[in-house]
Amino acid sequence: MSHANYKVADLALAEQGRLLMDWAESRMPVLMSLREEFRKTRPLAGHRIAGCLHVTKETGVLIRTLRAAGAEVSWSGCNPLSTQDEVAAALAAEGTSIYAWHGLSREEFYWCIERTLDFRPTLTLDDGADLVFTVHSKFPALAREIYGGTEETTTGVQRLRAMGAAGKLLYPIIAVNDAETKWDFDNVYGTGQSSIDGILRATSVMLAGKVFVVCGFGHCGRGVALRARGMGARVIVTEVKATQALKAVLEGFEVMPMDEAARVGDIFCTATGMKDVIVRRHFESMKDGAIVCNTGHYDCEVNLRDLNELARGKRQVRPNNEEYTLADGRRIYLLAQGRLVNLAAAEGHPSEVMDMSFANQFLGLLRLAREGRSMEKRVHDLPREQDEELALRKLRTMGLQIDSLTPEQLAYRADYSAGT
Ligand code: XFA
Repeated sequence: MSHANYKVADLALAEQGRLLMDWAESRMPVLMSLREEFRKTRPLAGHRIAGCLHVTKETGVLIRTLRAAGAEVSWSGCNPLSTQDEVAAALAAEGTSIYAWHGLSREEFYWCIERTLDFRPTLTLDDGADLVFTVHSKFPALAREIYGGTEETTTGVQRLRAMGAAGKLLYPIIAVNDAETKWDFDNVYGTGQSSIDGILRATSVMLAGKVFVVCGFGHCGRGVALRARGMGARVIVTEVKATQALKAVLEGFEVMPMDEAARVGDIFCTATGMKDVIVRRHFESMKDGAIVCNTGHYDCEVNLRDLNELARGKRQVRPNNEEYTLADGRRIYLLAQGRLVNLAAAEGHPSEVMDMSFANQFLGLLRLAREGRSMEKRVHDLPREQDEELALRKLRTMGLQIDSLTPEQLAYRADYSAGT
């Protein structure tokens, strides 16, 4: 094995990073069971994996698992602000080639990606497709040795699908995001819990009895609504899509237009992916003390310009909590400056949901190592059976069993004439 190269903020943080990863391991049983299983057979032996993904304690658990399965690994972060320097230090100390530190510049970001390509990967792992794009635009010759790559995000997958359709992809890609065990669990249960967590850390309010308005009833909005209700809040949902609104009603939530919800809400959380969800006229009708935050992808859901124009003064009252005083003396509290409250004021998805996403990544890479050479150079979905297998593994780690169909039942299902 070649000697690890690295550039991290401070190697002295390694011990702290090791503690963080060890803790995450105790919450990520699926990945750990895969590690145990493939430690013996080492299906990734001989493979060099370049990864570009948030350097967090959970990613550390994935990297340790890839190495246990025989791979050599070289890593960079995919976002300048998501790197946990402790984790980067610990990974470097453990022999992973890693180039990542918190707050790196755009130039440094690409420099890091290029260093991970120095060791001529045979597999790539992306979150946002920056690594694949760098290979394609700057180092296309490297693609000859690459069996395939995985991509974690929707945005990345969309860009890669377009490339695949245009015949421009130099190696096959597996879209991890579309797995049910990733998408549903990250968005509903991950965002649901972490957003509530962020709101509580930033405010310390009691949720029970509060009128909690969730704007948007997609996967994320549904998660937030479910958890707010679980804490005893009275939850109102606002929507622009009738089918989603109907689902919210049938799940027992109140539904009304934002103009009405603005007047009665105590806490507002946007989760729409659309801009201008909360604007001037809404702020104008809010109750004194209303709390406003966003958990959608971009920070344009709450119109900050409107709020600033209305405000006669503002002050920071707690970390991630700014008080805006309007002309008539009413106060509105904006959390995390309208940025993702679950990242800014909490710690993002819990390790337990990253366990599922990263197990999907791991199995995707195993498949590419096995079959990548013969796969078409386009974007592939993960097989449905993988979702089923991972969900079953997760259940087992929770000590839960389920039923399975008898041969007679399987035959019954396959027989179209039955029941007519
Ligand atoms: C930070 C993640 C982004 C961290 C990193 C450090 C810390 C807390 C930025 C991220 C993503 Cl953009 O993680 C959290 Cl101290 N995650 C994923 C994540 N979320 N994403 C909530 O947790 C999903 C998503 C987002 C934000 C999809 C689309 C748009 C934005 C990486 C990660 N999280 C687990 C961290 N547990 C400590 O590993």
